[in-house]
Amino acid sequence: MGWLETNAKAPKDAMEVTVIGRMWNFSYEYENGRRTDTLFVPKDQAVKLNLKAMDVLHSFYIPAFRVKQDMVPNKKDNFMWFIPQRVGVYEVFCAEYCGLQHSYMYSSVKVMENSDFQKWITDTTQVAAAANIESPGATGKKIMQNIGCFACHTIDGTKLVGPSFKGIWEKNKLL
Ligand SMILES: [Cu+2]
Repeated sequence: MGWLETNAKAPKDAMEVTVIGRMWNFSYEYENGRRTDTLFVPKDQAVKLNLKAMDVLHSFYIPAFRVKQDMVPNKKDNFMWFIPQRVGVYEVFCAEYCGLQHSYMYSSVKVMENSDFQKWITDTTQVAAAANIESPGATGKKIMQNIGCFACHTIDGTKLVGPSFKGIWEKNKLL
């Protein structure tokens, strides 16, 4: 059969990663529960990305790999797959206009040698070390980004759907 037939099924030995798209960022969850903002994959290994849109329509696009797939809220079997063949870092974009900060919705995919990837995915000490060096402010910002707060709130005083978080520390009321 043609290209569509083969592309519609991922190889059985594919490594699965869940991609979560929301206004306005991508995050990645691996089979062992690890979560990242950058997609890490091993070279020469089929990778199946299970695409989950948490709010509106997004589109997962890796220009260097020539792959793009719409991320449709509540769609079952919303996936794409590929076999990365060169070590390196490649850009990821949202290719579907999804609101005010759509153009900031980018990420990257890091292709690693398989042995490096295995070390990385099983290394829990690095996670702890990364968490420790970050300031509470940076950690808080990352959490808010990951759970989607910035779809309605800003930290620079600009009003979106909801009030800005700017200057609310130790205040009792918003606005
Ligand atoms: Cu988007």
